[in-house]
Amino acid sequence: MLRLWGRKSSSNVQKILWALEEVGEPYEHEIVGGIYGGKDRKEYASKTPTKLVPVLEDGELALWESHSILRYLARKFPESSIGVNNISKEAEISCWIDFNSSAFQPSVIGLFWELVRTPSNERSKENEDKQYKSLISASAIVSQRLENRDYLLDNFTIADIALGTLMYRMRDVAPDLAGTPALTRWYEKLLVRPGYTKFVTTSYEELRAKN
Ligand SMILES: N[C@@H](CCC(=O)N[C@@H](CS)C(=O)NCC(=O)O)C(=O)O
Repeated sequence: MLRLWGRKSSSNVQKILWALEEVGEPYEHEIVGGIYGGKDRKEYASKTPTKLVPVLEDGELALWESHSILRYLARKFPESSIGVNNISKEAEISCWIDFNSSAFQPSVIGLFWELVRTPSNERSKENEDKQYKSLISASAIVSQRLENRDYLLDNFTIADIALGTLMYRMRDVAPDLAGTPALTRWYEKLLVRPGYTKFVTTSYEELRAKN
């Protein structure tokens, strides 16, 4: 049976919870990371060199890095709503997922860390402006892509999961950038998917800095 490790409040874990909901296979879920601890336990540390969450185990296989796990699930369950078994389509999906790793996610999470996770007396306006500026260009690329289409590719794929997971928090930390007609339409499409509302559009209050 598949076994997912990671706290539900992590956006990288949420990507996998959403993907597993799309796949519809049974799985076990072990909560580790953040306020729940457990990442340094030998049992966990042996599964991932980074000691971060998520990890997905499938029998003897222990996978880490959320995007690699998404690719694995899409390949492993070709008949599911996220399934792919076509090399060209996989490559196109990878373009968006790699763009997420290098540009979109770092700017959303950078702003989220500054505005939500950093105590108010440690915040830096300079860093906030820097993250916001990066997000202007990264989000414009996503928004333009979605101007004439429902999803990043021709149909719903793991690329929508990778980038779409970040939209929920982006709407709070950069509502003006997240509020373009194209991004709003895409967000509304994602809200129709049960895995998105069950695991992604959920409270992140446990992450908020205490002052
Ligand atoms: N590139 C990695 C990043 C993993 C990562 O940064 N995970 C964070 C949570 S989003 C983490 O483990 N933080 C420490 C913790 O939760 O204790 C991935 O996509 O899986």
